[in-house]
Amino acid sequence: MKAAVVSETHVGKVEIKDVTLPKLQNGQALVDVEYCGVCHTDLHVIKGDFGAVPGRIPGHEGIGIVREIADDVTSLKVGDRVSIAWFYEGCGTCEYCVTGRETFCREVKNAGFSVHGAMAEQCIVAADYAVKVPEGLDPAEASSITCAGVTCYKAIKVSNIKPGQWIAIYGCGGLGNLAIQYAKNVFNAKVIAIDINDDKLALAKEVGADLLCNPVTVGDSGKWIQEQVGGAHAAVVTAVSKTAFNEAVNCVRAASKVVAVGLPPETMDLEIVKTVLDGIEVVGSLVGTRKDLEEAFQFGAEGKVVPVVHTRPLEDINQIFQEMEEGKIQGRMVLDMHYNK
Ligand code: 8ID
Ligand code: ZN
Repeated sequence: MKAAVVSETHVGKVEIKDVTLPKLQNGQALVDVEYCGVCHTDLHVIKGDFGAVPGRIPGHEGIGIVREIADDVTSLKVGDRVSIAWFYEGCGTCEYCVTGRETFCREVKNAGFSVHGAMAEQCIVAADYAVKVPEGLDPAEASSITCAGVTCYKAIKVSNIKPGQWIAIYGCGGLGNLAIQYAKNVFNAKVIAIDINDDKLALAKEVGADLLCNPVTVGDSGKWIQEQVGGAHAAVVTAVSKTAFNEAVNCVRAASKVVAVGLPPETMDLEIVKTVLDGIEVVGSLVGTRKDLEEAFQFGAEGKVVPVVHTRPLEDINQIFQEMEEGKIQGRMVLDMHYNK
């Protein structure tokens, strides 16, 4: 089976290799991958930002069709269309797993990082953790919701934004374009889109942003947003830069939340006096639970959220990572495994 594999010799690169997957164990299913979106997290993984994983198959925006199930599996059947997500499996019994916070399980397995992911013709999933894709949702678009969509949907839930309020979305890339759509069309918020690239802001406008802000042009976006709307009621930061995190703290009103989603390997500055006097909450948000993904898919199936996707062959993967690094991608690049059939 053909797969992209994190290179053992070239840091930041993958190699296309022939890989044999192990036999299915209890609780597992084998999936024929149809599509896999390329998330900026995959770029962090192959660069070793979370620790080196040579030999790993990346990919956690996978969608595919169940080909085979282990004898004990009852939650899936052959032919089901399912997701292969970053939240691959939790222990199922710890305090996080049993209180609706399963993505924080300390024994968690993550597809494309601690276990093989979906940038391959086939992938093994933990059957009870693979979320079914609803009828009416295009599978290439579903791939983008499997990480980017659910992550933004969850982060906006965490932000506590209310209808009619202003939410600032920092970074309008693969995640950001979906954050804008969920914020607008599901949570009924007014959206300020912030990005350092004008082409990303043009896409933000197309998908519904009310106000556009390029810090390269206007200077500190925090100050600008305070001037324009009296401050945002919440911010979600998907940008891969500490500057954006710092500006987000300055852009919100008193007693508001800044939800950290992007994963630049750096530290942010947090002015203690402002944080205390303004009652600012800075909170991390990590992908979403199986239930969050089910809900995020459903909004896609209803057409409230339409991921912006472009399909490419698996062989383009290193090129796609380069385009991502250079900020050249609009929406999401999705590997289409049909090219190889
Ligand atoms: O669960 C999570 N927390 C989670 C899930 C999925 C992805 C976190 N992530 C992380 C990724 O690992 C990555 O660090 O979110 C970040 C964004 O992922 P992405 O949307 O897949 O990346 P992208 O498509 O490259 O978009 C990044 C955008 O940020 C803008 C870029 O122009 C681009 O549009 N940006 C940057 I880089 N610096 C900026 C700045 N200073 C900025 N926008 C505003 N201000
Ligand atoms: Zn991701």
